[in-house]
Amino acid sequence: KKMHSKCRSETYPFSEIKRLIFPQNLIPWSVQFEDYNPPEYESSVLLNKPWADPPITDTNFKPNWNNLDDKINRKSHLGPYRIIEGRPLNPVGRTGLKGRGVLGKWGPNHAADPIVTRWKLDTNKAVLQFCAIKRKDCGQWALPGGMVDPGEQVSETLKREFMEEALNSLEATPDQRRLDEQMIKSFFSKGTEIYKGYVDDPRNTDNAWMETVAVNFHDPDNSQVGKFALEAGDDAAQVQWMDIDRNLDLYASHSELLKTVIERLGAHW
Ligand code: RP5
Ligand code: MG
Ligand code: MG
Repeated sequence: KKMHSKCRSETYPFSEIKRLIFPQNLIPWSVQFEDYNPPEYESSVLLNKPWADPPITDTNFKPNWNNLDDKINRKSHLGPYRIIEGRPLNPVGRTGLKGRGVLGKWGPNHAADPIVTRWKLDTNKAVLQFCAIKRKDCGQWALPGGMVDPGEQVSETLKREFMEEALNSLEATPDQRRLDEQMIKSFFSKGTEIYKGYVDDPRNTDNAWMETVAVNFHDPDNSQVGKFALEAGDDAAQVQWMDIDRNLDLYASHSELLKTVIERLGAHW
């Protein structure tokens, strides 16, 4: 199943930890796998980080699983997940690694992905382009998405991450920032939700996983975002308008998300 392959690749990101490798028919928890005993990993980066949960063994940590827990959304888009031995269980299945790896939250880690598109001009095929960023962490091209902050509306995350990663708003002058904010506020007011759910992210584990809400914002005539200068910032090393086609190899589930947009807008693939 394509849905669950990047989170089973052998070496866990930013580490030398090896996942347990097993045949894909054993992914679902409902399938018996008697000797399943994968390694456990928790990155030391997470220790004492304000944005991260405490270790699961911390006696003061009493998360309200499957609920809005104070300002942290611990609900999954897939419905209720199970808690086994005090830990949330990946709703899609086994990943060959216990613990939460490098993910801040146990259970679902909520992100948002803006899919900003425009038509390519100098061609007679209906070629769609999307705003792509090159991730600093792994060097892969991706959507300019990011984590939903505690208490933040997803609609805000979409704008904030786009501004940070594709317009470098964190380093813009106050005047530039105001202009960008105005333009983004109006452009991002009409979007189409493309996907809401689990992401096949290489950071996923048996007890922590990424979920996203992906929304398409399309500039049909290059009059809005399509004509603005892009500038990479924050988690992004580079940014560009990238032609979309079926051979794109993007981070996590991002190619599949683009496929949905292509079909919706009737673009060449
Ligand atoms: C992916 O990780 C999501 O689809 C989103 O693009 C991204 C969020 O994580 P960071 O960019 O904050 O690392 O699974
Ligand atoms: Mg970001
Ligand atoms: Mg990001």
